[in-house]
Amino acid sequence: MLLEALLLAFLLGWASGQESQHMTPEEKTVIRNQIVEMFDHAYGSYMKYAYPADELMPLSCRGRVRGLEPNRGDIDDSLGKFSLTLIDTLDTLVVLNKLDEFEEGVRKTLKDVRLDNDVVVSVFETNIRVLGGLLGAHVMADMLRQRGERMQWYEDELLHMAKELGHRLLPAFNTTSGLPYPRVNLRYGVVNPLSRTGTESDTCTACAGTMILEFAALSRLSGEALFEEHARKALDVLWEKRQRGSDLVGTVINIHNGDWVRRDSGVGAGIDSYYEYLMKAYILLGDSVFLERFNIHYSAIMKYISQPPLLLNVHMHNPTVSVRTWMDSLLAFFPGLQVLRGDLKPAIETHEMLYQVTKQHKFLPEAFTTEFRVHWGQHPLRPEFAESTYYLYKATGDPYYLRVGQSIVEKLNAYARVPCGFAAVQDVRTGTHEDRMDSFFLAEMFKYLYLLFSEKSQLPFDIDDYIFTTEAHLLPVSLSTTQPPCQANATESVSVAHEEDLFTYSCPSAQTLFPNNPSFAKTIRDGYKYLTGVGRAFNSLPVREIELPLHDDGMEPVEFLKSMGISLTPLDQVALGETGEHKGVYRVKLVAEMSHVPEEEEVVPHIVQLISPPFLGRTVLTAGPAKFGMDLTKHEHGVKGSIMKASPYTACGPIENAEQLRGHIALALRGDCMFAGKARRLQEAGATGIIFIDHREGSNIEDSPLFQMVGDGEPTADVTLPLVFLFSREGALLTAALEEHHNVDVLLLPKERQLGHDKPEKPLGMNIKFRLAGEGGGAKGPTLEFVLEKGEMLLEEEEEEEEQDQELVGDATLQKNCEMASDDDETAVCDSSTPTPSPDSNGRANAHP
Ligand code: DMJ
Repeated sequence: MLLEALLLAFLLGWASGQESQHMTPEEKTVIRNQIVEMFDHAYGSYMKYAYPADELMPLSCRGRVRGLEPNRGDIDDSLGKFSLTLIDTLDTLVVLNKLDEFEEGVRKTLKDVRLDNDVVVSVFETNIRVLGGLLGAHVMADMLRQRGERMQWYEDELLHMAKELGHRLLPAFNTTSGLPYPRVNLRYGVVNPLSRTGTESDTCTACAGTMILEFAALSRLSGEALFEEHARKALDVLWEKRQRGSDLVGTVINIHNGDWVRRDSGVGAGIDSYYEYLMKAYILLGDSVFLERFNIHYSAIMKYISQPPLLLNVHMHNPTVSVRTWMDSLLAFFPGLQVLRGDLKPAIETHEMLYQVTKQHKFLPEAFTTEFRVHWGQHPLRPEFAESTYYLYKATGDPYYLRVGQSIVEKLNAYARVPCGFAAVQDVRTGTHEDRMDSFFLAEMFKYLYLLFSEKSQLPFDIDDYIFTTEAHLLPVSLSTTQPPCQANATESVSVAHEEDLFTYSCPSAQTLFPNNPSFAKTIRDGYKYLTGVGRAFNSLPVREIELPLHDDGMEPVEFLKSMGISLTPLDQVALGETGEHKGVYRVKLVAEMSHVPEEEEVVPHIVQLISPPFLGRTVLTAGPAKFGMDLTKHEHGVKGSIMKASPYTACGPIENAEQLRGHIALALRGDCMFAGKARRLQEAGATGIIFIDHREGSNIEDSPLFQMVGDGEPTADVTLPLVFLFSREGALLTAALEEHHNVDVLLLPKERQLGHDKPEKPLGMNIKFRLAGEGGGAKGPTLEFVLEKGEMLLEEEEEEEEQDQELVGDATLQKNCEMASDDDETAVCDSSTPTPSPDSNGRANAHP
């Protein structure tokens, strides 16, 4: 035992030593070449199998063309039939010194890409990926042209395309508030009756607040002021609408009246790049108003959301309350932003936490709990963790971050590489793949990885002359000295007092901050080394500080919490009004650990059983339950109803077929907005239940672990409908049944109550004995009789119950097994101890078509 422990300690020490080990230039070159080879595989596959389609489908080895593949919901809004992946990749080609390929890519773009397609696209995605891609490529083309060696034929065509696209996005800003619509039709804009958009009332904060870099660059490069003006206006509205008490913003906002639709506030999905763009707008445009706003938000984030190493969403109006016990993977960009801000300590802490999560699950799952367990296992090859790793290496020079980068490279090759490119991971727990390779994989992942392993001198230009957009497109910082075309659009300055610190007015930089202290980052990381339990027994989470409102007698909230079973220890008494400044706040240390979420929280499998003719209960689709809405386990007979598709199918906008839907169980596509929002709209429309169908093409119960749907962070007690979830293959069976039979009745209930299978069958415990009836017993001589006798294998405590069961179901089960066997095999023998098939232990069950 002792020996084993020593060996383990040695191995752990050795492994961690390896991570901080210096990396030789030769080793870096090997890894850099490996990254180039991987890029060639990914980009080459796109060009070979997919171009001019928007994206590569790496499992089918073909292009994804919108309208020709099953609709995946909101993620398809990035696809505008404009060769998305090519445009998103152009400036990566220059960074990787693939100048021939860049020149060829630009020529292809100019020849093949049209921007006037009758397609509804996401304004946010089109801005960051396509407008940003065109601008980044123009800036690179211009730089190469000016050097006089290449691109001499180039006459700003990419900039002209960018301008055309900018004009096609502008109709989205035609709202009373100035916040943009989330979608626009590239040909028909928003209000045109042919546009098929314009009914939306909400957008996400990041969607409205991530325009300024591209739009301002477009204005300054093209001389047309309009773009920068619109983007500034949208930022002004978000700033105005911040919660004045907390200085936080919500996740979703009404584009017409500016009211918050979702008030949860974090730094990940829905908000992330709004904060990023405030900081970077200051760097790119030199306008200090953006830095002032960023600093105020940043103080609020550090006060309420950051609980190092965690970043947890809070309610913007009540920010001392965390509204989630999980984090999403998009927040992995935040340590990189903290580096730009010069706030290295929390950046190192959060990054280390993220690294531990990737060690445990290979990749960052889309969402993971505060205890670092998988909450949502998908990983679409997102680049945010690589991005932060790059920034931290630049700021610290610590080779540890090269080792982190190396592990990203190795895992991509080992677990995401397929013959036709790299495939997204459908679930990090199973390692299954999805038929998608998003364009950001080429735009961002390879840029950050290649830069991480490159010396400045190895790059074809000075990378520090540029700033990365949120999609890692390159814009020159020299734009800050270019005056905006219209002077009148200066954004008003901030009049809110805020705390200042060392970095408040510092100039953002990712240059090495502590060149003389190489172990600076290590000393911070060491405290978080075994956070996820990988490599050492799991330790409890660090204690967390909260602030409680204080009544005059001081102890009231503490006593109140104690009465709820939460133990509190005063940290200090300083805040008890001694300074006057903090009066009303009592700082305490929450000793109680955060809620323990079991590793894989048990999901009770549910079913959708088709009961009307011709199905008559034989078609049973395994479904996931929801953590909110009606609890079907408490309804003995489940909920029955005939099904009807919602319109819009995603149920993210006003329900257009409420009249037909009333009294029916609605079918709604996953995606575009939260389950809870869909449920509320359909409930209001009069639906009696909802079956959500996954939008991830090909997903099915065999390959995907069942999960339960969760609410949106807001209270969901108002949702009283039963809600179940089907993966897309099972959902397709249901929609096909509806198309064929028009009237399909289903039953929603927990699987264990499946009609016709009241109880999971156990061996009947009946022995069949054969005996020859006595000779001469009949005119035809001896006959064979069989006799059923109770067997001996029953457990004592089950015996009584089982006896009753036998009386009730014994014959029927026996007969059923016989029938099943005899369908295939006329000579089959009836075996009375064969149990009827029941769900397997993990709840995955057969979808009987
Ligand atoms: C990218 O398109 C951008 O980084 C965006 O800001 C959010 N995330 C995706 C990649 O994960």
